[in-house]
Amino acid sequence: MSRSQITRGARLTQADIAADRSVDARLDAGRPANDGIASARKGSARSDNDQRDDDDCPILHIDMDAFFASCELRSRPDLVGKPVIVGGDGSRGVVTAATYEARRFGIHSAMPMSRAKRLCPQVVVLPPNFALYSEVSAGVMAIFRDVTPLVEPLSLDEAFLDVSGARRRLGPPAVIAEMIRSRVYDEQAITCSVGVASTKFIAKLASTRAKPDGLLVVPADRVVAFLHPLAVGALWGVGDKTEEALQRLGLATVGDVANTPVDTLVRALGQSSGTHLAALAWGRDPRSVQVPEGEKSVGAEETFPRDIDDPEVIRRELLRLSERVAVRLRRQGYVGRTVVLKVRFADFTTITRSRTLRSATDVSHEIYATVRELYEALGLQRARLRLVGVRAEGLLAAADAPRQLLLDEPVAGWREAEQAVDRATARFGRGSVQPARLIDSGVDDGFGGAPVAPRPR
Ligand code: DCP
Ligand code: MG
Repeated sequence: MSRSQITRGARLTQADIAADRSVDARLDAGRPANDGIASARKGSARSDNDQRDDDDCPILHIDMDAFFASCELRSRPDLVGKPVIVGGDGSRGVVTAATYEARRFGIHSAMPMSRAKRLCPQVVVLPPNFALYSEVSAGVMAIFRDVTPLVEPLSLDEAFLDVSGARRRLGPPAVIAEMIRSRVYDEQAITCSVGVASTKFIAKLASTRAKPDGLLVVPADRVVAFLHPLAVGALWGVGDKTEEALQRLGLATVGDVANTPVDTLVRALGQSSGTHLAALAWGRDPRSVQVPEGEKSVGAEETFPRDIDDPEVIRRELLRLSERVAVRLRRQGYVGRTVVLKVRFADFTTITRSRTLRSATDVSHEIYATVRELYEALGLQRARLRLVGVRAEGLLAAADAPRQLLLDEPVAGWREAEQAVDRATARFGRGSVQPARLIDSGVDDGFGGAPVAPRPR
């Protein structure tokens, strides 16, 4: 049975998720939308079939609800539940954001403030505070990046995530979506809505449909039923002009567009728009989640409490950082193709050196061997260093990456050994198992001679 159903308000707790409690139990507690495609399933046990519902839905679109206004209400609990607007209050002011209570009066963003006040004389108008919104946005994006490095921010308050690599660690996409909703609420005290689907296009439509404070999963086999009743304006790239052209052809819904020969669409709209809309109307959207340049990496770096010139201490730090990067890659389900060394000298000059591996890795031993070679090749002698960093770039989901198959490849054994350490760490805590070289050697490492490990990661 397929599920495509909105839940609002109720969020799973971290404990529920840790216990792998079914998302369906809470879905049933939520308010299912009667949108004709919902097939609300009663009972909380997930059958094997249901477990597969969101398996083909690794794309999340997450958007904060009434973002600027919600940020303001954090420090104004007295206004929660009331019509509130953020925007300029002058004679030419416009509405920037409006709470859902204000929207019930017909108020929406970009509306002249004077009109908004006529629609709702008791509305509370607050001036914008952009520094606050940036800060909350950074906190929210950090939560996303904790789940997966594949985050594509679209604006301060929305992003696409590809959670394919996070499933083994965190569970099915719908559970991950609920976990994110809980964390955003617990840590940032605002609500968000999430669409879970197999493509960006459908995920974005789903989050909009789920608003406010909701979650909507659209399994791949429900895409057409979800999409076809929508007005053509739902198709990406359909502005006023295209909408007029489609109307002239008598096409009002996405389903109408889907059932029109592509040639007809191409004649009316041109080659590119015509084929684009034909594909979208069937839910076909090949775009992957695009991480902004320079962000698709997992890295760790350390600034020494005082500048260090002892190569032995630096090597030890590189080993520790390689470990940290590898653990994070494995936790997030990724492997990296390129290993980057970063070195900052006492005078703040910074250099990076990188090497691309034959096959992508999440093994600290391999990362360390590479970063060590890069470090030795610099021939620094006793140059004083302020910071060193290790980074893995060119990330791929570990499940999709070709594995080194030869058992006598040294890396094969290391990977299993390091996964065993991950399991021990999960049970006994960080630092319970670590390379012998990271246990205090009596070498002055610039940290006051204290044992180097364990330190908080
Ligand atoms: N924003 C803006 N100018 C606009 C629209 C929005 O400055 N014309 C700002 C205010 C919003 C924020 O961007 O709070 C996010 O925009 P959204 O479109 O996501 O709108 P909201 O988050 O306010 O509401 P929703 O719950 O519909 O996402
Ligand atoms: Mg928003």
